[in-house]
Amino acid sequence: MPDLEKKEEFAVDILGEESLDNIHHVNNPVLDVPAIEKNYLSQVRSYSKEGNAYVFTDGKAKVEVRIFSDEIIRVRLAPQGTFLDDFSYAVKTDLHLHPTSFSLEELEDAYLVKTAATTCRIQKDNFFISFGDTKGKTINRDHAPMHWEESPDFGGYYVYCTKEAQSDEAFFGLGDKSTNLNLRGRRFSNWNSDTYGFGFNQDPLYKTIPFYIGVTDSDAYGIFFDNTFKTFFDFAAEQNNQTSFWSEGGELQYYYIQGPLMMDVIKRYHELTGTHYMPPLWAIGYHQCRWSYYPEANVREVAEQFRKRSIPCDAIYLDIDYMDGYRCFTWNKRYFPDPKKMIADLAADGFKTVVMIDPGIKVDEDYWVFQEGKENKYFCRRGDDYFMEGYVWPGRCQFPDYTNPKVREWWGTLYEGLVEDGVAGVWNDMNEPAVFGRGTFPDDVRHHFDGIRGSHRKAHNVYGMQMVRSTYDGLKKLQKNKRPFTITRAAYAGTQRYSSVWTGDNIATWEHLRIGLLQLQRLSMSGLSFCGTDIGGFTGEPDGELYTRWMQFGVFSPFMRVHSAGDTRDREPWSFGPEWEAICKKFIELRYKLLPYIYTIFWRQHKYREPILRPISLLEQHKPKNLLREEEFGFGDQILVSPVINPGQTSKVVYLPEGSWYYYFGEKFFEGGQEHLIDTPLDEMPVFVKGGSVIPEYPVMQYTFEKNIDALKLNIYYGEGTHDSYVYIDHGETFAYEQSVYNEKHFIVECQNNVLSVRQHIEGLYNERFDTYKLYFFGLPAESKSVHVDGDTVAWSYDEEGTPYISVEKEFRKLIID
Ligand code: MIG
Repeated sequence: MPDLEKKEEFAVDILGEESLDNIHHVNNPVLDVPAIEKNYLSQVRSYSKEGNAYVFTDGKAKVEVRIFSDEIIRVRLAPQGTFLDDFSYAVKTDLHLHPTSFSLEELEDAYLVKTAATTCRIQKDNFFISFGDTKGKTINRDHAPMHWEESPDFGGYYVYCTKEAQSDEAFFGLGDKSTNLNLRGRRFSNWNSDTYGFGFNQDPLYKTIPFYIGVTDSDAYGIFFDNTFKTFFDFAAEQNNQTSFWSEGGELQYYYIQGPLMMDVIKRYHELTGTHYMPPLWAIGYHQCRWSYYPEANVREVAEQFRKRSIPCDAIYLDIDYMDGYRCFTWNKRYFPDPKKMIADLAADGFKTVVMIDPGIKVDEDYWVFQEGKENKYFCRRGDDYFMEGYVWPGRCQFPDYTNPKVREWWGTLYEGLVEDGVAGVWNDMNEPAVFGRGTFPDDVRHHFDGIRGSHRKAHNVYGMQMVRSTYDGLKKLQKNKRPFTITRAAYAGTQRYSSVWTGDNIATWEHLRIGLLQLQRLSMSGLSFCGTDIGGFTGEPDGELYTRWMQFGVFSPFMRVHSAGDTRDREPWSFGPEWEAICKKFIELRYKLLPYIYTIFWRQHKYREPILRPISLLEQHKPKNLLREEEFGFGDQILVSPVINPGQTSKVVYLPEGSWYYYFGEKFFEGGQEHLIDTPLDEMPVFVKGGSVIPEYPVMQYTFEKNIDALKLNIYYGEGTHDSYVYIDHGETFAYEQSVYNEKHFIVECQNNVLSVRQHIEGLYNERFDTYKLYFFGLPAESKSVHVDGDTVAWSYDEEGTPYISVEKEFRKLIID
């Protein structure tokens, strides 16, 4: 093994000493081990072209190489020559992908399928498949031909793919795994699981996102293994030079996604699986949750305290106890005698009400939901046709088969009463699905699977996704085209089209704050940008410091919600005493100031497929050291954050990417491309704004749309060079943005020799209520400079604190300060 030393160094860097165990494994190429049960493709015997695909054969076996776009190629294996139905819950049904051109070239030893950007090589004598660019560089190649094994459990196949892992290669993605960002040296499985109080490295968790990104020699590519069965991934763990993925059923079917940037790969993964719709503005405010707030007086009291203490809050959650005996779509009338009135009163005070709905339906002949489900045979059945029963909160339950489109339609209509009561959002829990005692459904449960029937082994990982999909579709109809707000615990790839997610039942420890920091970055890289943790930790007791530091991280979490288990002490922002309350208030207020910036990042995510959280590896993948950084992340394009995740920490080393950076809580300025030691007093945290940025800011409000804004504040930061910033605004509620009813401002800031110019382009049909901008400048000796806007000279104004700003008409095209 020639470069063992290099591998060791690399592995120790990333994984610590224990990784050496893995490296000293004998490097046995799979092929040297006699294949007892496994069947391997062995050589290409013929090929044919079928539309946008080529089919290569080896005896009965067929391999389809389908070109989706210049950068996306899908490979499928049919061991007996019959491909399974081409159906996916993950991939959008309205794909608009096509390659600019493609061709097949036959060489003596291989076939080359070429697009304008990607070359896929199929080696004739061993069926190895590799991918690379058009200049002959190979980026990803098989270590063994695709292989399969007759399933010991059923008539299908276990399917395997083994690729080479380069010695410098790092791996990212896979959704909510509670481990380091770089997945190298680890093995994972995907089987959605209710994992209360999960630990670092515990696997599997609640979600299945079989998509990863490899980065080698600063080139990134992605693999999306679209298989809903229990899947497995090994990232150079058993063999330091191999990466494998396999499944206990279904088809070996994966998409290869070309980079070269991680950002490109993620955007293209979104092209396949979609993005999150624009959430309603209130959904990105601060949310207060608890298991559970009840009775009504308690809910009202919490809401009142927020307003009394002037701590902004947009939503309050009702966990399972609002229901009558945990029957979904009912109210416990003893605790909530008049829910409609309560919700209306809360709404008048600026609070939206979000309620929980679980999949388990109580077996109760007098309960309409059970009756309807039973009559129509909407509940899941076992192999012998008996209904699948299990115990959850309501006691004995049956479970809708959300993989049946009729059931989804029906389930969507069940929200009618809650919507009429004024409920604004829905929280879907326990949808892994979770069953007390036995964990989940038995394997023999049958599912409709949109007509491609199958057992629970096939449907398990999409069950939660299909539940929240039906919730989303139902709400969208019932709420008269308002943008729904949904949140789900279980998910499969593509769930971002229907819902936000949270990371489930974490623990109130500093370690879990760190795990959450890793999980949210990873979810964001894996297509699920609208994600959050239970701030403060679900189970266990945080002290004021942990709670407050977590709240600070929460400001920069796409979804910001405090939640806690029923057996814990109070968890409201004031529960830890006045000092902590003051800091929490300051940071929740910061969230509200940044709302127009955050809303814009959501827009960029929706429209341009940019992930919301961006680990340093994604921002600067060409620097090998950056592939190991995990604490700093980009929050959108212009803000960089490094949350404090240790108790008693008074300073921390923060890496700032290339460029110039302004510390958010003071006047300090830092050069990027290097590390800095940053003070971390309790009421501040390392937050930096990139030089050249335009950051929109709202005044602090107690909830979204509390006040009209008469002038939009824009903070402009001097930074050498040319920089793009965007500000997105709409009315925050309906899908009118799909008809261009929005306002997207593009600012181009150019700075040179202390001269700053700002140009603006505006797109869209929405006209905001305000007429002017208030422009504040950072990093420029402002007052000594003269200002010209579209040819006119403009004077400086001063706000109440005496801070200088410039007031300009919002339609301005060009502004120069020299
Ligand atoms: O068996 O509804 O993750 O957020 O508070 C526990 C009660 C069920 C688990 C969720 C948690 C929620 C809790 N639920």
